[in-house]
Amino acid sequence: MLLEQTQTVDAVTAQFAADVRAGLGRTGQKELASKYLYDVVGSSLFETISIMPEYGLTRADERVLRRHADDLARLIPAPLLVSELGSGSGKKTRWILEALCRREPVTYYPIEISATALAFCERELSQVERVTILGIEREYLDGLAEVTKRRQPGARLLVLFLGSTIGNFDSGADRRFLQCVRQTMLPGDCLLLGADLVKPLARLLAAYDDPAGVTAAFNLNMLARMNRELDADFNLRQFEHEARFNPRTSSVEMHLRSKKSQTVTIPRAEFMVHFREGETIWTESSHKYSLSELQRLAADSGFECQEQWTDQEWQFSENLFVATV
Ligand code: AVJ
Repeated sequence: MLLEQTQTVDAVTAQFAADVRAGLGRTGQKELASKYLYDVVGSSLFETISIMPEYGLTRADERVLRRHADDLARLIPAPLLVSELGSGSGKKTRWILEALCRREPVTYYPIEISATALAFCERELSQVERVTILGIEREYLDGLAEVTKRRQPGARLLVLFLGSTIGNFDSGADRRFLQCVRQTMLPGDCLLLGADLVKPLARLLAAYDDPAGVTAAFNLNMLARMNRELDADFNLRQFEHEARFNPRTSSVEMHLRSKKSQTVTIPRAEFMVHFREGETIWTESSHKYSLSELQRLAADSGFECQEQWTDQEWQFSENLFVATV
């Protein structure tokens, strides 16, 4: 069931056009926000990335959640309201909801900007017994505000932010975002944060540049999306995918590199943009954390890091943050 919807398709496109104009109109490094990678095409390409052998992140996330779902249920007393930032496929949430619903019925509020992803998640999770799913089609913080309005006195809120989406925030922005999340919460409320960890360089780069080219297609879809939604004339063959590690920020960056000097028109953004040969559009950063950095992140945003569960096969962490007074 869809509970809340905000923007019309037109408003979303207008925002996209404005962000494209701003991001590609910059004098320095051109950039586009990574959230625009996830239209219907991009979301299904990401689902494919998550089953590629080189991309161990999603499987590690699932393994840790599956292994520690009962521990989590033991650590967080009922009654409970569960909300998730970005529902994704809903697959890994299943283990958590099953563990929680064994003791009492749970209402689950997935918050997602993609209606397609919401529908997918609802289909996947409606099989869990004793769960009520109320989807919220909004940006994360707006969605959370909506959830807290529905909270009964005495009920505790568990917010799930899985899959290392936190890593996509610019450095410093992760902390500011969690501070905003914390402001919607009460002391004792919990945040389960999935975060990918630093690991050997070769492994990292392979994960973001798989030889079958799925990640490249995922990245190039950003250009295809501008062609579809903004009538742009990007020639996808004149750009290439690039994954690089930035040691200064401990992030894997995705870029789209212009193979030649070229000009592209984007009519619905009323904009024309020139690319020098070799110039790139920065489309995503994926920060790789250390465990101590995550503990600091908790403290800096009004939480105490109560547990850190990790995977041995692929360095990944699930962090239980409890809101402090
Ligand atoms: C979905 C944000 C976790 O940063 O690893 C996968 C997205 N980008 N391959 C990540 C992504 C390139 C992914 N997250």
